Amino acid sequence: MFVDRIKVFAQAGKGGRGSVSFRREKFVPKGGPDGGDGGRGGDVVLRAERHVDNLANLFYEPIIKAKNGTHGKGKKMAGRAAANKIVKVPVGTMVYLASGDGRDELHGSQPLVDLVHDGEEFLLCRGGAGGKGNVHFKSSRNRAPRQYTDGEEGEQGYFVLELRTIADAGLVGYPNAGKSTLLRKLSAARPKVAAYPFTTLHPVVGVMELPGYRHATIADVPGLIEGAHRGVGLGHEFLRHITRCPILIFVIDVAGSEGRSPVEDLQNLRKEIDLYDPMLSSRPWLIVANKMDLPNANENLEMLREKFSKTSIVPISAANGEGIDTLKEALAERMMGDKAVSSPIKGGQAPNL
Ligand SMILES: Nc1nc2c(ncn2[C@@H]2O[C@H](COP(=O)(O)OP(=O)(O)OP(=O)(O)O)[C@@H](O)[C@H]2O)c(=O)[nH]1
Ligand SMILES: [Mg+2]
Repeated sequence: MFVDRIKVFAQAGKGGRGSVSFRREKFVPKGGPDGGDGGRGGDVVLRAERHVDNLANLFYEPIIKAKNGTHGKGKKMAGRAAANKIVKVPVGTMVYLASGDGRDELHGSQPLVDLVHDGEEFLLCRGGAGGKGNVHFKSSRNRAPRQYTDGEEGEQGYFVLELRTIADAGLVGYPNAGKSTLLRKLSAARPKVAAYPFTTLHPVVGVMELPGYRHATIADVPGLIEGAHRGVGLGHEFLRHITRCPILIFVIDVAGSEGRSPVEDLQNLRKEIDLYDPMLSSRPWLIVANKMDLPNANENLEMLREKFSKTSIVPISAANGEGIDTLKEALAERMMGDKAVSSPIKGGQAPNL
């Protein structure tokens, strides 16, 4: 199962209560107070990990609780602090504050945090401090205090966690255009390929080797069709997975093998990403004219070149490997100079609900 958005309830541990206790020793008839402090409650901490690829673990555990600290004891013994509850999330997870009711509403559009690095941690809910034992309440006028304080409550709240895949380039195209076939050719990733639309249902990231021992990551996402912004097909919500890709690769079935016009396909795709987020349509992009091995491809390629004369077009056949090296070179060139390949674009916007 692939989960890329989920609402959770998180609660840090409560601090332990302070203790009320008096020293008891032989020959010391009235030992003073010796009640120790309570231990701290555990924090709830999110940690981004490279090996986690989605939020499915939270689907099974949408209520995250850290343990409470234990109470203080006599002989000035402090209670034990509870261990922090560490929740592993994928790199690229954004966290928003949410409302407590049944609706999936967010409070404010700014994320609390955007976990973009492997190993990055975020303190989601702080554990409560332990209470004070009676040893702290001793004074010249009160030598046998019975006061103590309770441990503090841990922080708690509702949050929405949302994954935005981080990759250097994203593949955009109609279903069956050959995006997954292309990713398999470019990388060792093995997304499913099939002759029916919407084979790919969730993003898959592959690592591509570029000339000069460099690496770049490419995200394959589900197919996009006209009307996606109205919910047609799989809708366009999954487009958030390409919002952080600095380069967008539009994969077109240039042979028009399903009876559509490649030029119209491209126009529709451009329109749909613009409707999703105008920031996406101003992103650097290039066109991959796929299925060059099929009839009509050459003719259509010329039409595409005429219509989109300012954009670079790389003709390929993902099926037989033709043009793949040229495409790699074109990508390497675009990623050159930008030293931090794989450096994510931070997306600060609220998700489209
Ligand atoms: N002839 C030919 N067929 C291709 C080529 N590339 C992909 N195909 C075929 O097109 C069909 C769809 O390929 P996929 O890679 O699954 O397409 P996709 O874009 O990932 O599709 P979705 O995941 O449904 O969005 C498969 O039957 C592929 O074998 C190509 O270059 N030439
Ligand atoms: Mg696919």
